[in-house]
Amino acid sequence: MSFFSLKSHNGPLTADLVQEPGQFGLGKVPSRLKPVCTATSICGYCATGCQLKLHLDAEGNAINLSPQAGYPVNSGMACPKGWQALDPLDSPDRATVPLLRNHKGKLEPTDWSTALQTFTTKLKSIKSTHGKESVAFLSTGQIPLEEMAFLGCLYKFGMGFVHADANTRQCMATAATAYKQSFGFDSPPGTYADFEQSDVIVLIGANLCIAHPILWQRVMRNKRNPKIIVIDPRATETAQVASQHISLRPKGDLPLLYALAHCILRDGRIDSTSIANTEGIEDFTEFVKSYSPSSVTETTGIPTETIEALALDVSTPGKRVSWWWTMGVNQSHEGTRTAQAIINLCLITGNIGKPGTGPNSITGQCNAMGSRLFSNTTSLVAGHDYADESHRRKISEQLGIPYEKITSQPSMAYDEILEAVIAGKIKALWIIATNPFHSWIDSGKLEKLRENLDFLVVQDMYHNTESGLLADLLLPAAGWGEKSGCFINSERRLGTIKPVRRAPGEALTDFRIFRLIADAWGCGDLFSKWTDPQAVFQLLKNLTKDRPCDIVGIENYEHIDREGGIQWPFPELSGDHGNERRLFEDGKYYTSSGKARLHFSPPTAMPEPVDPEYPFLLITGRGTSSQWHTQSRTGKSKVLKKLYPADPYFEINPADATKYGIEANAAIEIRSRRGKMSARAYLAPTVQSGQLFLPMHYAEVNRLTYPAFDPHSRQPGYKACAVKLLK
Ligand SMILES: Nc1nc2c(c(=O)[nH]1)N[C@H]1C(S)=C(S)[C@@H](COP(=O)(O)OP(=O)(O)OC[C@H]3O[C@@H](n4cnc5c(=O)[nH]c(N)nc54)[C@H](O)[C@@H]3O)O[C@H]1N2
Ligand SMILES: Nc1nc2c(c(=O)[nH]1)N[C@H]1C(S)=C(S)[C@@H](COP(=O)(O)OP(=O)(O)OC[C@H]3O[C@@H](n4cnc5c(=O)[nH]c(N)nc54)[C@H](O)[C@@H]3O)O[C@H]1N2
Ligand code: SF4
Ligand SMILES: [Mo]
Repeated sequence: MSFFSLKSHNGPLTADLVQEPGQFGLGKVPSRLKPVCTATSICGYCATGCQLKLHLDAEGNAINLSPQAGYPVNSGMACPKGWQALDPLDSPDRATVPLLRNHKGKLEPTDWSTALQTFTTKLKSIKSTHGKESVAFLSTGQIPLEEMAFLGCLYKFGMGFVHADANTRQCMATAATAYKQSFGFDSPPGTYADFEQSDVIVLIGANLCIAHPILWQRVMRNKRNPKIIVIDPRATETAQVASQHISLRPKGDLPLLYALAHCILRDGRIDSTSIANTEGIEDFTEFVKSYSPSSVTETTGIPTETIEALALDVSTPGKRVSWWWTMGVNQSHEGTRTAQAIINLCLITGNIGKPGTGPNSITGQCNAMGSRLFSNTTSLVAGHDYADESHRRKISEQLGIPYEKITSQPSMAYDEILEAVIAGKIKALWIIATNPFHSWIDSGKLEKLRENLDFLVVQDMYHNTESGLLADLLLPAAGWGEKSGCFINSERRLGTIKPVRRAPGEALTDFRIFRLIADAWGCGDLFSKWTDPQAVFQLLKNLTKDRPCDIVGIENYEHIDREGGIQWPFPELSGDHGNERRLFEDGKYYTSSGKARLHFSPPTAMPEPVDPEYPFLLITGRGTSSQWHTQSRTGKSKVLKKLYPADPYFEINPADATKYGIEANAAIEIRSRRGKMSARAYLAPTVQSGQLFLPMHYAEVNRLTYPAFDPHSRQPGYKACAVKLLK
């Protein structure tokens, strides 16, 4: 029997030995603790933020793990990825030394000192020849917030560059923009307990059973016999176990949501107290008058009776209604207005700031929410605005960085950065913890982009990702399990991660890499206090003072662990918050007037509709609960790999398959106007006729996708483009 079975993982949270060293090397574990030594970490995959318990050997090495009982998020549960979270660390594909492209065009091992020297010499020379706008970084929502803040501050205030964005643009820029415009701050209001306290749960463009399985478990714990409504073109795993599936036409969401508002305002099923806390109700009421249910049946594919009944379900007085959305909403050419149409419904029916309610976006990556607040990309670090002089002065004073270094120049968005590379304006890219040569929309275009780049740096755990293989310089990074810091989950809960393994070879934590770059660049003095993640956490926490995300009341990592995670806000004099908190209980928003704003505009046409030549609408998304994005991590797990098809497959309605003479499992070419790929046919009535579904986890998928962007958030619309099939 192994030692960890001696200790039940059902014990109380505080009984754990939570170790928190600055670096790896938990040190010698005291011998009396040897048999039962554990540490806790938030899972490094999705934004649910489950806590895992790592079982350590006497040297402090994690040899196994189990989900943490008693943690308020996951209560002892984990999905397959969480259970297998240690596997990817042991892969032979790990990047163990820096790699530099030689004069023959081959990547070859080098030492850190050459790597750092090449990095600084190249970027400094590009900067001096082409200016501070000629370099950009693309980062992530998957490293701790201390690392993100270090990168963002070093790059902008230390190295003096301007343009930087993250893969969070692909993911939740829409939700962030929608909240910011509607509430005055990027502030998802809900808490996971709302899943358990709702009478009506509407999941729109969200496939919880696959993408957030532990959140689905939270839905299952609801004792109020809730009505669960799924709005999705596909009969997903989630839709099939819901009370009702509204199988709408792709991108029918905005007209549908306006029709619901039409019915609710027409019938006066409103909450006047909540409406008194909003601005724009007269204009909104006038606007939705032209969206009667019958006027939208064509675009939504939903009969009028269904729309009327849904309007009743989401506006019944005394019933708590919560709305939850993910990529089916965010990844759309009109995502921001769609998210705001959900927010508007909650505001007019009073489903906000109370148990079991809320317009709640579910985020994707483990630290997407930390990226939103701290990455110093689209907003100034710790929830500030670049445009606000008082914010820039505050950051300058508190970080001890000269005011003139705190740029007010906004960054280009992800798509604009890539266009600038193609146009020859951006000459160097630094890619950190993301894999855009697989994940970016219309990815075929990136080949041309690569040709135009003078210098491509990729900083990753593995040397052979699609992006890593194209790098001029590859910096080997430690991953989750090999470092410390904080993540923030979808319900604004901070949790900590711990180093429980030593990174292989010469791989270093991203934190340490940024530290070395700061010194090599010659701006290390500006960051003399940025010595380790915990020290940076203290700096960052103090920066949040008086912002909506104020977390000044958090003492340190140990405090976060003791509380079972802490949701923001947590200001100094806040007293006892309990362990679950939601925003806007007082009906006050973060806008200058204190009121929420109702935003709306007419729906627009789908950017690339089907036509006789390209007759199928392609939807892309998550395939299984065992696959993560570009598979650089989950593809390293023997166990996970057994749980999904190795080769690309697409889902097609059986009637369409018959019509086109396609048999199950046949290899078929799928073509769009931009690219092609081969995939096996999976006959599934869950897909509507005229539509196809392809999981995003196969690199070829984004060769097909159409580069449409939401005008407000600049998030790509991955979920709709026209394709044809060739046998
Ligand atoms: N197993 C696994 N889990 C993950 C991830 C992973 O890679 N693998 N990634 C994480 C990340 S970063 C994210 S962002 C989340 C994503 O989580 P989800 O957004 O839940 O996942 P998706 O499959 O991308 O999209 C959700 C649904 O949107 C639907 N959809 C497509 N078009 C429309 C439309 O026009 N309207 C509506 N209403 N629905 C539409 C799709 O059919 C799909 O079922 O998952 C996170 N969790
Ligand atoms: N067609 C289509 N495309 C999509 C989507 C879709 O629904 N459809 N969804 C989009 C969404 S929502 C998202 S979030 C993106 C995700 O797209 P990506 O961010 O490109 O996908 P990942 O595979 O998560 O890439 C993360 C990379 O970081 C590396 N890594 C992991 N941990 C660390 C670390 O600690 N340090 C460093 N330096 N590296 C690390 C991994 O090895 C991996 O190469 O994909 C988007 N692309
Ligand atoms: S649901 Fe998300 S956070 Fe929880 S174990 Fe799975 S991947 Fe990790
Ligand atoms: Mo995402």
